[in-house]
Amino acid sequence: MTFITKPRLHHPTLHTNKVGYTRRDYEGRISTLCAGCGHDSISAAIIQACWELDIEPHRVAKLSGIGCSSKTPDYFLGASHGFNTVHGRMPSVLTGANLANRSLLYLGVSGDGDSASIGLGQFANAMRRGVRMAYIVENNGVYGLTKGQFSATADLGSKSKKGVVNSDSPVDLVGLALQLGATFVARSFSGDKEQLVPLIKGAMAHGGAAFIDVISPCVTFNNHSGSTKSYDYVRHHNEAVSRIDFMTPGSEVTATYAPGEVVEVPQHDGTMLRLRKLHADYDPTDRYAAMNYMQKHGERGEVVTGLLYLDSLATDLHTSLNTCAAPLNSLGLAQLCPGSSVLDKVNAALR
Ligand SMILES: Cc1ncc(C[n+]2csc(CCOP(=O)(O)OP(=O)(O)O)c2C)c(N)n1
Ligand code: SF4
Ligand SMILES: [Mg+2]
Repeated sequence: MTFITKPRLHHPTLHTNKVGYTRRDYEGRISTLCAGCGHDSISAAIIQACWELDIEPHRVAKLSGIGCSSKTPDYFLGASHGFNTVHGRMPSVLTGANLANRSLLYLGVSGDGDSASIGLGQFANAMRRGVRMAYIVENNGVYGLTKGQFSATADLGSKSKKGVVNSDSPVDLVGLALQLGATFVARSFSGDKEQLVPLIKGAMAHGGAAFIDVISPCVTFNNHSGSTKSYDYVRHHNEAVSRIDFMTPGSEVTATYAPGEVVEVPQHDGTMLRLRKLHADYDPTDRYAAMNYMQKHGERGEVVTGLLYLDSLATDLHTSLNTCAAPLNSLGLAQLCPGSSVLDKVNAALR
């Protein structure tokens, strides 16, 4: 059996959000992942974030590659558009869908094998082009689906379940995203829903390429001592630089903070990210300082989490290509096909 359908019945008094949906309306099929897999917690965080954002499920397109992580879109947003692509190819399929229909919100779900091994080139090009999407990598340091081989994000010197020592240097997707020009870069932990949910909300509301690396332990193949992607390791080495609250226009501010403790960063769509600084010297608006900080702290074995970098004036691929404002499926034949005389002119200009 590859999936289990959930019973449709639910309690009539379940709370609805502003667009009239209950949290259940954002769920998918019953997960078939191993009990305790970090990926299931990320699915729960996505469900929570989309429900709280009052997004109508049909406005979301969820795309993934291949892997346990890439199976997860089946377990959330059952009424959204979905495309389970080929291993490592989610970013290019998502780019095409986004260019054709810019009115949807794009959620790319991938694994560390999917994005840092076979799909590294695809990941890099989606980031550098500024494809508007929330790109989530469920990072467990192994190829879970194919039984636990080291992936490209496994740390040098970390051990497999059978005690084999990894002799390769890791690919740091956060470092790459920063270097390639992503305008929202975060790292989180599947075991920290309080941190993860607002990060997903911020990424979904962001106006450009938003990337979240979520350390997501594989309980079957990579949760032993000697692993740097286990629940214990991440709990002991987690260094959160900030906590964010996601605020929509008119949200009530309930907490009070000491001066200098909070930075408010408005996003292009009117939402606001309120950053509570946990490390006074960390500036999430300085890309180069963020790269430096990550490098230094990573070398000490720390897992730095939180919103690491944000460019609130982000633009996306549609802006740089100057594409038309309307989704292609809303255009008529006359606009989609301007006729042979226009084509002749284009061809003549290329001669
Ligand atoms: C082109 C291609 N090569 C290899 C595979 C075999 N394969 C399937 S999933 C996978 C790795 C998945 O690892 P990851 O993306 O980290 O996901 P996880 O299962 O750990 O969540 C591999 C190598 C494949 N399906 N297609
Ligand atoms: S093999 Fe690992 S990654 Fe895959 S479902 Fe099981 S615990 Fe999760
Ligand atoms: Mg993996």
